[in-house]
Amino acid sequence: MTQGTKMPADFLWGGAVAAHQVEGAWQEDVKGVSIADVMQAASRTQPVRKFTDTVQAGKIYPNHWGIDFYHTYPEDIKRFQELGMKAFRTSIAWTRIFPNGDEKEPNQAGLDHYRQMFQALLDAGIQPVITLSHFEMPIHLVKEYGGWRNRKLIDFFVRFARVCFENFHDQVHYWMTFNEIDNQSDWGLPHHLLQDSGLQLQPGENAEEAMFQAVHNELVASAKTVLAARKVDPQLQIGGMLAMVPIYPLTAKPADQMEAMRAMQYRYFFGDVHALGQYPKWLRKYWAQKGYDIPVSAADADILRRGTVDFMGMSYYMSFATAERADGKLEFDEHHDLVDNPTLPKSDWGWQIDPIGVRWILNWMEDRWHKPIMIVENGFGAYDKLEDGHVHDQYRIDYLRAHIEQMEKAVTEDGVDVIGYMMWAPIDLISASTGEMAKRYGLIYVDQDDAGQGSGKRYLKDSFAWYKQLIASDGSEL
Ligand code: P53
Repeated sequence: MTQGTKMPADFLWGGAVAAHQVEGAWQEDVKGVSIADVMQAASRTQPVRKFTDTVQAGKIYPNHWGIDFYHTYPEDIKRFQELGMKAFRTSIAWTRIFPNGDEKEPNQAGLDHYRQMFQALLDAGIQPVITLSHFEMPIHLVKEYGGWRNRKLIDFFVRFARVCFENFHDQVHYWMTFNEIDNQSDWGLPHHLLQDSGLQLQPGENAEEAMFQAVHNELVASAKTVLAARKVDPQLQIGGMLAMVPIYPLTAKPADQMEAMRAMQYRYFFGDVHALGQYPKWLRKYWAQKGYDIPVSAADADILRRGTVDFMGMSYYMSFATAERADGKLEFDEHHDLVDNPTLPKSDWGWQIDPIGVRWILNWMEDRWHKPIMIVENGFGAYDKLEDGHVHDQYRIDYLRAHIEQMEKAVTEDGVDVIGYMMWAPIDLISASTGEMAKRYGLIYVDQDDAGQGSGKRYLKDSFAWYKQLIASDGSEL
């Protein structure tokens, strides 16, 4: 055991999932079809999930079953309670509340489901922390409206958000608008545009311009959501949510430093708008230089300025590195021109493991955005082996321990205002990027394979006991 720091008693230790990765029941209680429902399974070696317009016979759509949490939540929440979790982050599936996304009235059955689930959490002493949009927008909004490039989505989303606030403000205090909105800065990987914004590009269309147009609408929707929450209940806390991935310069060469700085600016302008209420100057220049048409009206600018978030939610899994481009340009046409950082080990899925990076990025966020920070994802996807009812996942304990240790240093030594840590994930679930079950994150093992076969039975891994002790000691027994 390692000596950690005693964190404040009200620190939100917990775990996180997303609706589409656990619930299953994809057609129950009048639920509509979401993007996640038409994404096929991929694999570690063929990582990009195929998106199909409709469900094709004989293909695997793992989000149709998830881990059946829609039905198993009462027993799973009992396990979360045994773990001592103080907060559970999940999302509300938009398609359970507005099946197509453009209805005027919500689906009562969906509202009832979440009310009961939140009550079960509260009865177990666990606070729900809710994301409104986590890679699961209604497919109808993609097909009929072209996704977030269409301004009509602003009103649809804000209506959905307002209905959620009105129905659950007495149960849910912390909310986030868009999960990992910054993933789409990697627009060279088209599935990010689809998962985040419902964008399907036309042949010849400029992906980067489409991304900026869609993102502007989402940022306006996010700011309007903040304003709507304040009207419903001024106590509510609304956050943005970004995947925080430090992008280091590969060397001390000034051109590498410049490239890395711009890569950080490019990936994190979303947070500048959320927290500071305006677009950075370099980006306005960049749009002008590229001739992009991003219609930021005076009214939009005013909404962005007034609708800044109360806190920043974030995920942290890995860091990247970058080096000067061969053409010397500060542009990002393929995955930020990322390069391997030779100093770091990788997970089996190629994610570079960097515990100090979490302390580094927490300091960076504090310096730049001056908001309380909630870590709502951090975890280790790995192959697990179930043997005689046990999973000895020391590698997961090692990963979590090293990252939590650095997070605690950021709080106690550097003074960063971190209000919670929710590991991904308390229970095994469907991977977002590959759709696999084999890429396991849980403290609780679910007996189910990539094709959805298995008993579905739950087993506590070694990491469960370790995390339980960590929470019970307020973070001091690492
Ligand atoms: P999976 C990319 C980079 C960092 C985090 O990821 C990411 C992604 C997109 O997949 O996603 C977040 O399951 C996301 C979760 C996801 C989790 O990280 O691909 O918010 O939905 O499951 C882990 O291994």
